Amino acid sequence: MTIYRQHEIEEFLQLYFIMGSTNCKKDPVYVLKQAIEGGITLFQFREKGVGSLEGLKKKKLAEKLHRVCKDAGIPFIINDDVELAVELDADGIHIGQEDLAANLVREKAADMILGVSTHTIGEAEKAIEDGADYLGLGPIYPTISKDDAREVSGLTIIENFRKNGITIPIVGIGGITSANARDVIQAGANGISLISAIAAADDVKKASEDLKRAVI
Ligand code: TZP
Ligand code: MG
Repeated sequence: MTIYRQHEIEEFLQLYFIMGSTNCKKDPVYVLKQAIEGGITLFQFREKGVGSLEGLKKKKLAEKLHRVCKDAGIPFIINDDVELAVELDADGIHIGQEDLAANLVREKAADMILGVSTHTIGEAEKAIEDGADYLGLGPIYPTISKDDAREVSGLTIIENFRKNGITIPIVGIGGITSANARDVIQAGANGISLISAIAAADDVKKASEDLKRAVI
């Protein structure tokens, strides 16, 4: 694990790519390499939903993707699975409100980057108290990538969090594309996180480049 400082984490959040095997049209390792060439700054392995890998197969894929990230100097974050994150010595873990509580994750992974999905100011304050490094907010726009996604929040959730004094790094998530990415940043987010705009693109590298241009 590489231990990152707060200002480094903030920079890495700029173009945050999330995926698992079921999100990709091509081999996930190839997809990740192309996305890195296109300019992504952070990666989250999120192996979830119908047809996703489990057990040893999931671990093997995680190891391959971790290697790709290490070689490129990009932090490798694991979604939900704290045990796997600890076992692989990942750079970070991302959890939602339905997962292991953030303070307990912090106990198991003291130095990892910790991201928490939040939907209310109360959840955000609790996550910050528990040691979150950044917050994920969304779905900002309609998404096809999460079966149990909540109601669309729009950009107002980001604006409201900022107005209410939430100053830690924020990434927007849900339905973000190169056409709306700039709006998410302008609403107050430090970065955008997304699955399908990159994972399901015919040309992953070009899609990543287009998104990068939209956020810098
Ligand atoms: N959490 C809220 S929306 C979402 C997650 C994991 C899915 C984002 O995927 P996409 O394809 O970028 O809309
Ligand atoms: Mg989760």
